[in-house]
Amino acid sequence: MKKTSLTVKVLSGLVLGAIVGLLINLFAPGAFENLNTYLFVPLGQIFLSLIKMLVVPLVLFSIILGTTGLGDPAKLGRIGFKTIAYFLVTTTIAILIGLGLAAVIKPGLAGDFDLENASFEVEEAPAVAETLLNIIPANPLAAMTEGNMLQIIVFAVFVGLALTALGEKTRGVVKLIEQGNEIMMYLVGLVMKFAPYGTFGLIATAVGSQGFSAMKAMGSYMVVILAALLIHAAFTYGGTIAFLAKKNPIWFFKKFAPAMTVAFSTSSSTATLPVSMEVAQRDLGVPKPISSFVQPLGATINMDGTAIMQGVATMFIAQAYGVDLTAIELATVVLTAVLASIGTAGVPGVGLIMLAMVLGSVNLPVAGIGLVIGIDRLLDMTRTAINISGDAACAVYVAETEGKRVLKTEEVEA
Ligand code: DAS
Repeated sequence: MKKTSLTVKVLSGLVLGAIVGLLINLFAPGAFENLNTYLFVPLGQIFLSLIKMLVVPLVLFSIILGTTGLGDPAKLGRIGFKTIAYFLVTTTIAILIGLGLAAVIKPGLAGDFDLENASFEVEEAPAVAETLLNIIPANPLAAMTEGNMLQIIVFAVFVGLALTALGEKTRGVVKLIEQGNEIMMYLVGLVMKFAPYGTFGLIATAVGSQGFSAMKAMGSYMVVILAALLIHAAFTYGGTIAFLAKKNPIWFFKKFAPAMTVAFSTSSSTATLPVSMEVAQRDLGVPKPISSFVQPLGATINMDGTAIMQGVATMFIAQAYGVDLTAIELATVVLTAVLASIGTAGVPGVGLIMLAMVLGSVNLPVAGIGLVIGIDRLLDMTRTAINISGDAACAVYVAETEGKRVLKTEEVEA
């Protein structure tokens, strides 16, 4: 019997979860509570924990191998520069698309919003400068236990550079790490067999508990965000694949779909990393050293989907409160959102914490987030899928412009 592809299986879990969640919540809200507590949430949490379990060891091993695989530090520097430059440019484009679309469609004027009762507790948003300062892990083990992705990445790059410099003396350690990486990638495949059930549970909970009410009230806001995400994916990532990587964009999105569905279901770029890296290496032909370097970094500092939400939400809240942002204030929003996306890891809901920072930078009431929080859980799913697509598009672009030389290194090693 023909093997059903992972995409079809995960998508089926996703669609089924949405239908079941909505229908049960609509016609039997009481039953929904029980089913949610004893079935949907456990299924989703098991899946989420299983893939999160793999993230730290996989990122550690793969970045160490990625760094050694790139060979000389000059190549690492060139790839690092290309990657970070791509991230900054695409995130800037993303927020400009969000701001532009919201300025034209004016979702904040679409309805009378209850401003009096709007409220939002500002959580401790990490200051960008502080985050950038402490990316050097004073205690690498603590970085791993806390899942501090930027610190893990920096530590792994240092270890990779040391292994490259020590050459034959530490060949055994490289072999051990290669085997560790193989184990983690095997476990990714194993965990993904549970994906259809996990995505079913995650979506049934998310869509069921939100229901139609949030979608109706926030219709115009939601439509503007979804339109901006689609425009960004089609033009920025489609353009990257077509003109920078000289490949077919349809091929890219089709091959990367399984990772996008996991990102959509989990709303976490970091948790999706094991899948997005496996798909990029196996189906998009990105050499392991490049995938292992670009994607973990991107899952942490590159969030174009989130930047789009921030652009639209900022305009929406300004419009709802009757505030006209000046050009300088809009430029401040762009800069703050780009910097803020560097400062926080890819976990569910982080976009709202960063939004508080962006609103604060132009003195907009942070309470305005209370207007958009209702629909945010669902929008988080869509923007996380875009976030990781940007990382993969960057990996394909870097691979195509460096790939030949990187592949040579691997051939030499083989
Ligand atoms: N959920 C975040 C991520 O994992 C994005 C966000 O919160 O905006 O990328």
